[in-house]
Amino acid sequence: MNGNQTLTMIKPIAVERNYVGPIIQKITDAGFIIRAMKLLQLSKNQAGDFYGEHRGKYFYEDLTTFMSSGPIVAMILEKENAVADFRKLIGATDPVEAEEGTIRKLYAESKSHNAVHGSDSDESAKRESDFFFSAVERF
Ligand code: RTP
Ligand code: MG
Repeated sequence: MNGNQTLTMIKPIAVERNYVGPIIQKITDAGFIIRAMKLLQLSKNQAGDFYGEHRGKYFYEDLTTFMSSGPIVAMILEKENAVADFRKLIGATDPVEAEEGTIRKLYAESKSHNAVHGSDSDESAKRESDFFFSAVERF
């Protein structure tokens, strides 16, 4: 991890609706390079560990149920200023508040079903990338 990477998940609702293609197109059009990618389904416990910072919050149960409800696409993305630029590309957590043209504005259903995840810091990006990918699964 060099500080220029971030971790994203295309969340179950967006995979189910066949938005994987258009979302990846938006991501690569914005200049991100895909360094790792896989389709998988998290268990509820794994979703809970991934979102461990939110344990105890009122939305934690719904979040971990949703995130383990179907397959997701996890990716490591690389670009200068990756964490901040990717969060800008996806838009606000709640699509109602997201800017026009952002991935969440285009593809999210609601605040809880908001299409994509983006790491919130370089430290989170490293932790989350190691959560999904071994050394031989990334380049
Ligand atoms: P994410 O981690 O998934 O990229 O989303 P985020 O940084 O924009 O938001 P975060 O605060 O980390 O919350 C994680 C996910 O929990 C759900 N949430 N619901 N009902 C609520 O008030 C609420 N707050 C958060 C969202 O689905 C959010 O993506
Ligand atoms: Mg977050």
